[in-house]
Amino acid sequence: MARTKIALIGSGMIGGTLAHIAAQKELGDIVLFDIAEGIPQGKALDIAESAPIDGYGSRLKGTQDYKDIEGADVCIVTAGVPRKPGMSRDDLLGVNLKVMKAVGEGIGRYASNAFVICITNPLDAMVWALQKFSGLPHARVVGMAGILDSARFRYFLAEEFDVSVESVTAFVLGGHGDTMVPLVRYSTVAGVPLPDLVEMGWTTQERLDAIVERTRKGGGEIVALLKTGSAYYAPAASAIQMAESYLKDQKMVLPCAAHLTGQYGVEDMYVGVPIVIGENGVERVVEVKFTAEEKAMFDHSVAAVRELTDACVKLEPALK
Ligand code: A3D
Repeated sequence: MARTKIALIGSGMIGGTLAHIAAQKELGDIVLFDIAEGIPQGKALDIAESAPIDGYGSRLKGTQDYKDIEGADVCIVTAGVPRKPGMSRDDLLGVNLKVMKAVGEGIGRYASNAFVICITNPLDAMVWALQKFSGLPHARVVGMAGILDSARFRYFLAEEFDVSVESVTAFVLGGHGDTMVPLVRYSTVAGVPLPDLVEMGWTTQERLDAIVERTRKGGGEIVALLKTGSAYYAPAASAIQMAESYLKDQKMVLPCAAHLTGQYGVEDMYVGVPIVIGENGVERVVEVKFTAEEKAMFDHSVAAVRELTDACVKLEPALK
């Protein structure tokens, strides 16, 4: 039986963390790819040298050659540049679009059967472009953002209520950016929706609004603290959850940037929605009913993503 192969395209802060988690979980053999010479090789060797201590059997390799990703079962893409303080995710568009072209072509040529998870920002536009450049089916190209945004929301709520993060569920939709839509009605503590918890006196509407706002700006909070880059531990953990659901056919319901073909009234765009990830990739899009206010927030978020995909087409007319 062939060994499972995971290709990490981009071996920076998130790529290295992905490799470490994937090795510790023995999800498969790992190929780290990067244009920066020595970085993927150094990280692969360093992680491999921790295997005798931690006791895992994953094999690791660093490379500058796309041929080494041949036959990968999963590709996770972090290639590109991250934000620095003062930058928005959208400021990265021009540079990272060129990177998506090279990466998409590499994956299309050597790993066309893979399940592809994109993390590079601005996420919703980059995953849309990556799918087109790679030529892979939409069901096998998804973006990671919603799991991270929901995890941040869950963490802040757990702190507020002084309960375990595991007892908190959260529902975040829309584009990955300041327009994202944390849906309080569908977010719960052990099944009790947040508006009920406000009524029960567990928190106030003002405090809940502040937590929603902090979630929207969660990425910026980390960038301001780190100063030299953006978050990487929680983003890596989020993408690993998606990879695991695919490789083990877990059929987890996870908020991800998925290609929409009319769901939520959106055509040919990648936007954050709950999806089922199983052995066929994206197996189902979960479509919930919105209130008028929620719909307005979602539409506003979709419009922001549409602006970015339009900007991609201006830079790369072939994407149309
Ligand atoms: P960083 O540590 O800079 O790693 C990026 C790596 O990509 C570097 O090692 C580069 O050498 C490499 N690279 C650049 N161009 C290419 C190329 N053409 N081919 C292969 N490799 C290349 O960044 P990071 O790991 O912190 O972040 C990676 C990306 O994820 C950035 O775009 C971030 O903005 C994004 N990000 C997204 C989220 C989401 O929730 C969606 C969260 C955090 C970061």
